[in-house]
Amino acid sequence: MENSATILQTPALQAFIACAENGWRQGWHERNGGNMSYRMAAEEVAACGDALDTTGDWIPLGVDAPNLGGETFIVTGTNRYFQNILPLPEENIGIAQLNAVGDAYRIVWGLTVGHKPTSEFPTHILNHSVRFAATQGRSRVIYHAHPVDVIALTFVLPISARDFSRALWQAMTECVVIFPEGVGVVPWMVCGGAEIALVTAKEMERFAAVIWAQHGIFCAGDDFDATFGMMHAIDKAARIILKVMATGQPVLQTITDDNLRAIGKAFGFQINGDFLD
Ligand code: 2HA
Ligand code: ZN
Repeated sequence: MENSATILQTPALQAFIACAENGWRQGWHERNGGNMSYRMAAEEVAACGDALDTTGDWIPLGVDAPNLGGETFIVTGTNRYFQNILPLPEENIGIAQLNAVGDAYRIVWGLTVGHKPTSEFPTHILNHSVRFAATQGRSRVIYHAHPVDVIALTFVLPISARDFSRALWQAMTECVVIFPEGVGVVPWMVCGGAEIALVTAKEMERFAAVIWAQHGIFCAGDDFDATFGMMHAIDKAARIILKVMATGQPVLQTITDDNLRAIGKAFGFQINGDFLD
């Protein structure tokens, strides 16, 4: 017989909580900023045993994710604060299950305060749906945060995937290794609904990271380390770009396109050629 406390001890929940705490410590989550979801593996759902309450009503998602029908997600709550997830997990995160056709969800555990997943749940589910397809089911984590330097960069670079990808690749040698396909960028839009979800998911077909102008970033990954690491690297590269700009000095040398090609060759991966000159 499982109970709520033992659910919290399962590796999936522990990893989710640890990732959220790391994001909070990075300063990426003022107030209720940011949100995260994780698509659980069947054995992770089974480990929760009969502590999941499957009697709740189905609530429409506002978007369709037929390839995720019946999937189960750990998710942060709407209006909840990342800083409170580690001390009070059951109030601030929960487990949500999708119906068989993937257009509605019900809460089966947690979110004991507020009872609702993040306002960006439609974006999370559509992102999961396209990343599931893009990675043959390996992608499990969608993480949204508000890193200061990434947001600042959206005021001074053109809002294009090519411009952002090139600038980030040139900022730090490892960037092209971490995201050789580049990053997507969405112009300023109203957040929290189906419209921004559709635009973001379109970008996520090609990119595991998508920046929202004047707002933040979404990263997708197979596990928490890869997803957090991608966000961490992009944030750090953004900081380097801004520091270089802030010197007011002309750039005397950078990582050239041939340098980028050489990294791809040395490490044996394909760089998005559309973004190279
Ligand atoms: O969860 O970050 O985009 C609060 C937000 C909305
Ligand atoms: Zn946000």
